[in-house]
Amino acid sequence: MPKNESEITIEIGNLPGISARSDALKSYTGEDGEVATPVPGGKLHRCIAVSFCLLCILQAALNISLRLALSFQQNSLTEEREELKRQLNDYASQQNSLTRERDELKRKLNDFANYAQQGWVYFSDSFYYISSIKKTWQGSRDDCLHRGADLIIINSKEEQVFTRQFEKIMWIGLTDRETEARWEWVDRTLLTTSFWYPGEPNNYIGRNEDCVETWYYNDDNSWNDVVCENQNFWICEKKMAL
Ligand SMILES: [Ca+2]
Ligand SMILES: [Ca+2]
Ligand SMILES: [Ca+2]
Repeated sequence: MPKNESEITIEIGNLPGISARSDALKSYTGEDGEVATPVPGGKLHRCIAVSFCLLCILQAALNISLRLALSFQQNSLTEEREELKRQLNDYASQQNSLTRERDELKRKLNDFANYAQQGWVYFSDSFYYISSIKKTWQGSRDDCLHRGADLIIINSKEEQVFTRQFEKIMWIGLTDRETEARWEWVDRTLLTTSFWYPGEPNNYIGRNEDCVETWYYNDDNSWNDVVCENQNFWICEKKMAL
């Protein structure tokens, strides 16, 4: 006798194999038909979610670390570049200074060669020219100026001794033409250290003696005031420190 549908369903459910599947389905489906989260699958999802979050945090930390490292490296490179720039500027400045110094030494060497060739004598930071002809004091001074120099200014005992070695009566750059008895060098400085021969200056026998010569060159104090229109040799001085 045929059974009704419900009876058949029960029988199928009771079949071996189908029963196990039915048990499994029961775990997913409740009494009222709502779907419930299976316990092992939920754990898996939570693990994946947590891992994903950790990965995100790790990624963010990695990004920050890389950015910091790059920033540090960039700062370091900037500092290094500035230091190199500074060193380069120093080097360029030093080279310019050396070039200027070299040019100045070349110029001095040329000057020394030229003055020496023209018969000038070097002594204690100056070149001296001793004339071989005679002129008035002003004519002598004009000649020195024309040579880029002036009549000698005797600044020291050593320079005074130096002038005596030529054993010549020469004009020197000392005069009181502007104001009597106010002795001035050609650079307008007043006379301080003097080497007058005893009794000089004297405007001898009432003459207007306003210019100075080395009349007594055999004596340590060789100066004599004399009339400026006299004819004498002369000595020019050109300052030229090494
Ligand atoms: Ca001098
Ligand atoms: Ca005088
Ligand atoms: Ca005199």
